[in-house]
Amino acid sequence: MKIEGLELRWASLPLVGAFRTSFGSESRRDLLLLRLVTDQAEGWSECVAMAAPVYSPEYLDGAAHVIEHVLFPEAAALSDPDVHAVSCAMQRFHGHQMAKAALETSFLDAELRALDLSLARYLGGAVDRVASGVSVGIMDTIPQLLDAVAGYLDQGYVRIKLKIEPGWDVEPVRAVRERFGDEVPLQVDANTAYTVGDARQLAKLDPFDLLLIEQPLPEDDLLGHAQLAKLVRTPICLDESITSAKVAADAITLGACSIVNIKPGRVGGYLESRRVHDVCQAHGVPVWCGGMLETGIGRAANLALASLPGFTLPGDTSASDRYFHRDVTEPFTLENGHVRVPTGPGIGVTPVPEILRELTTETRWLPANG
Ligand code: NPQ
Ligand code: MG
Repeated sequence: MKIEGLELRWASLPLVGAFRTSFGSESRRDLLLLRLVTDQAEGWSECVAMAAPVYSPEYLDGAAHVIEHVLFPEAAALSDPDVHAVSCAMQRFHGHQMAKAALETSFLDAELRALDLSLARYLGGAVDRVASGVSVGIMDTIPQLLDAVAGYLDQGYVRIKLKIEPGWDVEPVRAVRERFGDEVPLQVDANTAYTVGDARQLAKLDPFDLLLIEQPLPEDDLLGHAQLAKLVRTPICLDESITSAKVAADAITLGACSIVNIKPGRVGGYLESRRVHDVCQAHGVPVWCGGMLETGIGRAANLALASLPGFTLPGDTSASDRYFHRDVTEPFTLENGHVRVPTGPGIGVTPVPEILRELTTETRWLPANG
């Protein structure tokens, strides 16, 4: 495969409603899309970093910078830039998992399109649709939250995840259980907002029979999660902490989690995501696919990953209309609580040209021999 160049494209999409988490409230999704042009096929990907480094150390313009000046030049200089060679070549640079994931995925998509092979089949996907949950933001009032949850249950989502923070934890969970019953699969996500000292407060969630508590403590605190796991009955699931298959293995061995959320952007791509899945599966640890408010480009690839056999819990692989009035691809829809895994070559989708043109705020072409 001969690389001609890489197009970076910035865009911005309004969210259907503000999405509040313990780290802040977002009303837009700023995007960085990649289009790799080769002599055989084009490869599309989406960088999941946010505009500002409030959730992870990475941010969109920083990711674009390291792709333009460090990662892409390294990849483009390879004599045979297949996706594994690109992935290996990027390893000598520290960090920047979201930028690496975006670049690697553009190569993976181009290569698989050239091979006429879908990402799901390439990764080892076992199903043609995946059960989908929905992530529900922190609200101003309990009635507002109950209205939102009622709407999502009506649409058919098979699992509800409530964002929590100190001051918004036991009451919203109790209210949702009282209104919708004990049968609704329910879990919570704290996005690192607690400390081990909050163990007694978090143990108050135990009676509500939650599937899991996601990332209660800071990302670097594996030991704290292991201690917390002994003080609460609800299973601990890690998100932000799991930055590689190696960390996943450590976290499991340490007893820091019994469930893992896999986000390709956080671990450096789909190849490493599969390794995280494999490590967890070997330990009998269930995994599920997280979400970063991706457009159809990132969502398509996540659905392929979520079709692997170790993904035994519903993911944050919601339909396009959970976040966007209009997606950049044909929208993904919810059918009986499931979203279809794309079957076309590569990630299986491309942006709708007119929509993309309308939303784009800036593009930059990086020639391979630049
Ligand atoms: C999580 N996602 O599991 C994240 C975090 C998150 C679906 O809950 C803009 C862009 C806003 C990315 C808010 C879900 C975001 C974002 C939250 C990611 O922790
Ligand atoms: Mg999370």
